[in-house]
Amino acid sequence: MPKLDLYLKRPNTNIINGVCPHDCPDTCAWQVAVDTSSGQALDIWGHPHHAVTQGVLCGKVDRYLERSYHASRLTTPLKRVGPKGKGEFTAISWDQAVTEIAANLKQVIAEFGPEAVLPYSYAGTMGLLQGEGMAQRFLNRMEASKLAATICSEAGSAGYKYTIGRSTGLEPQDFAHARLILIWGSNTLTSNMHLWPFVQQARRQGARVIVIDPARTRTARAADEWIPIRPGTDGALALALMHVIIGEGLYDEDYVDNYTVGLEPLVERVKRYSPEWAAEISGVASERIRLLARAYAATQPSAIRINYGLQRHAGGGMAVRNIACLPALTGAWRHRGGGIQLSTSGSFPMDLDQLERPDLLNGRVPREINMNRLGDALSLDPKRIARAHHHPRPIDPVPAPDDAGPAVKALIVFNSNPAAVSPDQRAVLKGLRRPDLYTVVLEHFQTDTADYADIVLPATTQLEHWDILTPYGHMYIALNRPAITPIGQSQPNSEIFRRLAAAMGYEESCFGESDEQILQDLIQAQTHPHFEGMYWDRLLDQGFARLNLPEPYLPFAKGNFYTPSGGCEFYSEGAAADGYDPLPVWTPPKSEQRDWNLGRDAGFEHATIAGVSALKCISPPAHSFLNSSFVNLERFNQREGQPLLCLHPQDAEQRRIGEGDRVCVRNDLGSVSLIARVTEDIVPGTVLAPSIWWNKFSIDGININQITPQDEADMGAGALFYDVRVWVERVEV
Ligand SMILES: Nc1nc2c(c(=O)[nH]1)N[C@H]1C(S)=C(S)[C@@H](COP(=O)(O)OP(=O)(O)OC[C@H]3O[C@@H](n4cnc5c(=O)[nH]c(N)nc54)[C@H](O)[C@@H]3O)O[C@H]1N2
Ligand SMILES: Nc1nc2c(c(=O)[nH]1)N[C@H]1C(S)=C(S)[C@@H](COP(=O)(O)OP(=O)(O)OC[C@H]3O[C@@H](n4cnc5c(=O)[nH]c(N)nc54)[C@H](O)[C@@H]3O)O[C@H]1N2
Ligand code: SF4
Ligand SMILES: [Mo]
Repeated sequence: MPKLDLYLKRPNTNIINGVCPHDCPDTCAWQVAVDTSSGQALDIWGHPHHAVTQGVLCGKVDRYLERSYHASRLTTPLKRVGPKGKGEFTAISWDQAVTEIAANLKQVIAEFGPEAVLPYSYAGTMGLLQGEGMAQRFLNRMEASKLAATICSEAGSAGYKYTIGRSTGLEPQDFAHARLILIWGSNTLTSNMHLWPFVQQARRQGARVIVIDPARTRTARAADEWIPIRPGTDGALALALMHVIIGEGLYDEDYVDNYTVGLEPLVERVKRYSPEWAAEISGVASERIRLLARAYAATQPSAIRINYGLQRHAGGGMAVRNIACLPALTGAWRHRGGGIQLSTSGSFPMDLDQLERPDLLNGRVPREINMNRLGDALSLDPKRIARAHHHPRPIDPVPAPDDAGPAVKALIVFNSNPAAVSPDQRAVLKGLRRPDLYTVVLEHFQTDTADYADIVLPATTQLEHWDILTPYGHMYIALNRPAITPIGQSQPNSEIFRRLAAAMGYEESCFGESDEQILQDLIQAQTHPHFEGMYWDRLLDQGFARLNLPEPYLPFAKGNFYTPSGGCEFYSEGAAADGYDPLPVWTPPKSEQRDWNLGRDAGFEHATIAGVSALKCISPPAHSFLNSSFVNLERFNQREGQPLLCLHPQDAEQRRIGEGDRVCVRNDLGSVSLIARVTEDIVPGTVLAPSIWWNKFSIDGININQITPQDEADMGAGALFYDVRVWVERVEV
């Protein structure tokens, strides 16, 4: 019997609608059964009426009650009593915590100015209110440094924008109508599982599914075909596909004539990118590239799902820009089930000003720090602080060290675990250890980052607070109602920033509004036609609502791209103005450069072995973790076992590494110990470390981000998590 029916029959039971807060494209609507006499949540399941997530939660969030009720949840404010990083704390009252924090922040501001305060947050919750909502009000009022949210999707989003104009595309349900599906740099069954039923529906109607990935992931195994590719070379493959499609006259002339810009220069440009050329770079045989190009052009509707895996490279922005040209070239957008999806976030043009209140800055524009350069930002060297300023495009200047602004003296971390997830971990931990840095962490658990805090504040989980979420994998907005009262003394982020605002003496009325009121006002403030018919009462009643878009939604069937010209821009004047090649071009990964990261200030010697070459290292999500969330829950920790390094038998043999051996992965940024898994499920020359383990659950107390660089991708200052050159060797234990 479906759980909803089961619990509807149970006496003294309330069913509360909510939505998963995690950083995942699916944004599943859920229901929670709560016992009205005890107030305890009894069970959780996917909302059965949601058209995309269809009543199913993933294996992690199916256990969300375990996470919320976990014995190690933080239940009181904590003050550090031991050295930074050791995790020794004592419980204090909310009053004491808030008073101490305000006193320290005021002192920092008085001495160094408000830009010496840096927030560090990401998508621990994607909720608009508990994410950045109230926090931004507080930080804007303070005029604190801004944080550029670069850690995940920026390179690809920027590249996609030059071609298509906005991050949107095919709806997931419409994949069911495709006849050919390319899952390209995305591990759907792990990171976006609710797309899969639609892929399966398409297959039952004869569709072929091809996965392009350096790893034979569970998605690749479930597909019809796996095309192994060297990391960071997708841009070259896309260029060669265009070479064949154009060279063999397989493109949709009518679509291209009417709805695209720049065919002529594109024709000229891709002549140089033959399949033979791309085969050399990508490791995909030239004949296979030709067959793929022909099949892709000839089969309609054809759908491409790219995700963020393939853009965590130096050429990640341009790779996405190149791939995004394909469906316009073949006219795939004409058809239901044709096109491409990177994200749907661009279909939610939410007006957030009333929520986040940028007007509280009074016209000031604080410096913006690239979150991928947290290590640099936390250093005391003005050159490195200058380098940490956000400069996403070639035309954006890096300030002179004298203009870099103050060193960061106070760090406020929420919805993120930078000690585990940020690149160049050695630099990050060194910064977090600085005695003159005052760190506040809002958290559910005592994470690696919380260990470095001066004060830790206990935050509520999604079971305990109000929020609204907009997804990046479909078109449904959702409301989350609290199902239970807060665990211990935990408080929603919104309330924590409200209390901090009061202690700072911020008297604006926006710091007095209730969560419900703020969310209701947010919905009412939306005037974009996509939100037409989206009323607070409707969300309260139904829990979620689809954007006001036609069904089926074929966004670019007749052009209407969101670019300045309105066409799909093979040639982009905007890209040229920003300092890029206006046409698709090959941008190689950094991990191919032999002098990788040499000349940095890390001071690490390579251990090179004669005749054994460096490898590329990628570290995509482990199936049972969500970034570094769920790592501390026994069930998921045990499921993943231990921090592994998957390597091809050829590479293992060359280095005399056997299954289960301890290996050291190093470059000049640092080194990390992992356990070898020898497998043909990864291309030779590349190693894969399923991530993101907490440091404290890892060998030697450090994780894979010891060896990932702070360097920026070509676009958006995106992260290079999968563009890493490493040396791997066996170590004796
Ligand atoms: N279970 C689970 N789900 C998640 C997450 C999680 O941690 N766990 N994280 C969430 C978040 S924050 C995000 S951003 C999304 C990410 O979702 P995805 O983008 O799907 O995730 P990744 O695993 O980073 O990358 C997908 C695949 O890209 C491959 N890959 C790496 N480099 C390249 C390359 O150069 N070319 C190609 N073709 N493939 C490459 C990897 O082997 C991996 O299989 O998932 C979200 N969902
Ligand atoms: N090596 C490597 N590094 C990576 C990646 C990779 O693939 N490989 N992936 C990168 C990507 S794509 C991303 S998006 C980032 C993700 O990095 P993060 O955004 O830091 O994600 P999480 O590690 O899940 O940490 C989120 C934290 O927020 C907390 N949290 C959740 N909800 C709330 C709340 O309501 N209030 C408060 N106060 N806290 C809350 C959780 O307990 C958790 O500790 O990591 C990046 N780092
Ligand atoms: S993590 Fe993703 S798949 Fe799992 S419940 Fe949340 S939104 Fe759904
Ligand atoms: Mo992400």
